[in-house]
Amino acid sequence: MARGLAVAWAVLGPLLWGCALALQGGMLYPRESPSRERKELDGLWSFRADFSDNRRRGFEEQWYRRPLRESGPTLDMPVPSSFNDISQDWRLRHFVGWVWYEREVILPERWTQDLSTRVVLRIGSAHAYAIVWVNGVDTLEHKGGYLPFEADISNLVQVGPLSSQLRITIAINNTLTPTTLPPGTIQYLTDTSKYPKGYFVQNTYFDFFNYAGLQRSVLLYTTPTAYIDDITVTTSVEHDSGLVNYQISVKGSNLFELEVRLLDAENKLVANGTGTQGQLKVPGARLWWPYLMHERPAYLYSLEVRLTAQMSLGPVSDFYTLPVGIRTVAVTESQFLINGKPFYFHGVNKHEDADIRGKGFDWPLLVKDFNLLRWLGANAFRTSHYPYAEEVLQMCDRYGIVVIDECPGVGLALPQFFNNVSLQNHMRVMEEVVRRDKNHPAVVMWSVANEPASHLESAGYYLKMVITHTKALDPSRPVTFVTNSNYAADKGAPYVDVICLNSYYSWYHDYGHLELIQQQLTTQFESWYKTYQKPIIQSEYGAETIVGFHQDPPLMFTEEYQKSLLEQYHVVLDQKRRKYVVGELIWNFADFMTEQSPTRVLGNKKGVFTRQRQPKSAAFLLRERYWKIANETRYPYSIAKSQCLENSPFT
Ligand code: BDP
Repeated sequence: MARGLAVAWAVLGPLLWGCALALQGGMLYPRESPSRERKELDGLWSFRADFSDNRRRGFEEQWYRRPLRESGPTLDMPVPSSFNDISQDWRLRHFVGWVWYEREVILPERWTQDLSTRVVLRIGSAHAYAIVWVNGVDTLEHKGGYLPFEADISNLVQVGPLSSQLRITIAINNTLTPTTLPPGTIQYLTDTSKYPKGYFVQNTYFDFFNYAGLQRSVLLYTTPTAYIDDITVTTSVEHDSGLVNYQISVKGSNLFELEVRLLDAENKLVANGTGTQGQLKVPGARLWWPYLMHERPAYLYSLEVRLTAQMSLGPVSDFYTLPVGIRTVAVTESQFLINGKPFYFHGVNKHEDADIRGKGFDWPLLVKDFNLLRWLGANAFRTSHYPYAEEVLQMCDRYGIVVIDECPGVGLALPQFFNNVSLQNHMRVMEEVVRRDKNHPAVVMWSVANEPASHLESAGYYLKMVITHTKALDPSRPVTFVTNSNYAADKGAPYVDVICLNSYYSWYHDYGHLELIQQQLTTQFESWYKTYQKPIIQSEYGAETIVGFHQDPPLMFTEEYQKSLLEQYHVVLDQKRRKYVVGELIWNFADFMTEQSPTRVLGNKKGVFTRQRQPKSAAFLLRERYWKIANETRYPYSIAKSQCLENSPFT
């Protein structure tokens, strides 16, 4: 029996999560351990887009039954990457419908012979709907991009002498409909004088290119047949002690013991426990502090979990190690508190976007972006407008970059998108986001949507439901959505903990009139605060800027205009940040690709860095500002320098 139930639920209840996830099973990041192996399937896959009129030829001809190359011509497609910008075939860039990926794999013999091993296929993300076959057998389906999904494929690989050869086929459909997240519509253009028969376009209601494909890693990993399925950690602080509350779910056995050890960064044991739930007390705990807020940012402990289960074939052990940062998050009427101290978000919005790889995960890009964030003195970002790869959040945990974790609730622009089917789907997506990201200390708030049509009554109900659900999933973090509605009209704002506002004064309104920004921004902040008495984050502001365009006095699209616009915003932000404004996130960290339109020149150019990660003039302005704010707000104030101050203009 599970041991160590010493601490009763009655005591732990308030500390642990109020409501279990409705999803079955956990989604722990696949880590190697003495009991777990990983085999990455990144590299070249075979690829074929189904260009047939109804896009269903692949299903009609059952392309998954045989090697894909036998169905017709295939391309080499790198994984991870978006498929859109890789080939020279323009049709692929704009393709809407089913694309097919396939990869053949040889498994280690032990994986196929050892019946106490469980083999799992895990797909980091497949945008937007995926069906997976293993050796032609329908194995897994998943709705929604940007989030991982997996299947136990042991039954398929532990079947006989030839089983070490595996063929994985994945069909992915990037079509966005009124009930997907993000939503979209397919429009058939029927005027035969203008369009060929059957002509249709995908309409989206967001401002980034709908890159698709296997954009994150695909991998196989093993666990024993009795295994640690999920771990949930929350932390709090009592005097100088850190409290680590854990809850562990085990699958594959009812007869097991769990040992839990918390190690510090030098691998010294600081606390231990047993059983599926408990609380570890760490006297003199080192806290997880955001970057630049403290001389020792982002301190991480390791929670080592060891499972020993009695199985018919003998005892089985499973090990999993989870990084844990001890920190608290709270919101008052006018402050966002981390570890009880006021925290000011001085950061960016990002996109997972660069060059020909589209949104494909890329280590050099990841490290470059974090170097730039630290250079900039940014302490936070929002995952606009979808959850980023898990490796990104791991970097945030390590570097102390605070995250507002946003789900793909973007483009909820039309009244018909607020329906019950979409609502159920949105709530399920939030379950998947929380399940995946709940243990990251860097994640301090959930964002359930960006710029929904929140002036609509139906949107008010919808947002209330999604926010309430998210709070039930995770009572330990505040919840928000990002609005661009008017304070008097917004029907969702009553339910958020922090008001997040996007505004583009002197860009989309009164363009060219930089002199109006201060008045309009002041009115914005004061009317929202008067109505809600909640802390406010300026979650977007910015200006389109083509690198190398110069004009003084400033004109739109020049580097001077971007700088001047930012400066005008900063005057008001400086007045209000001493009151109730708790953050500013520039739109955007870097230029990014969008659909083509007369208002976009090779994408959105509001980055302070180019898409190639080179600074525009505004980057230097922002850098000076962020380091200045960091110097003013760090805690304790006597502490002089963080690890990166040598890069700062204030050394
Ligand atoms: C905001 C959106 C963001 C856009 C930005 C812009 O939230 O996705 O890219 O405007 O227009 O409204 O640059």
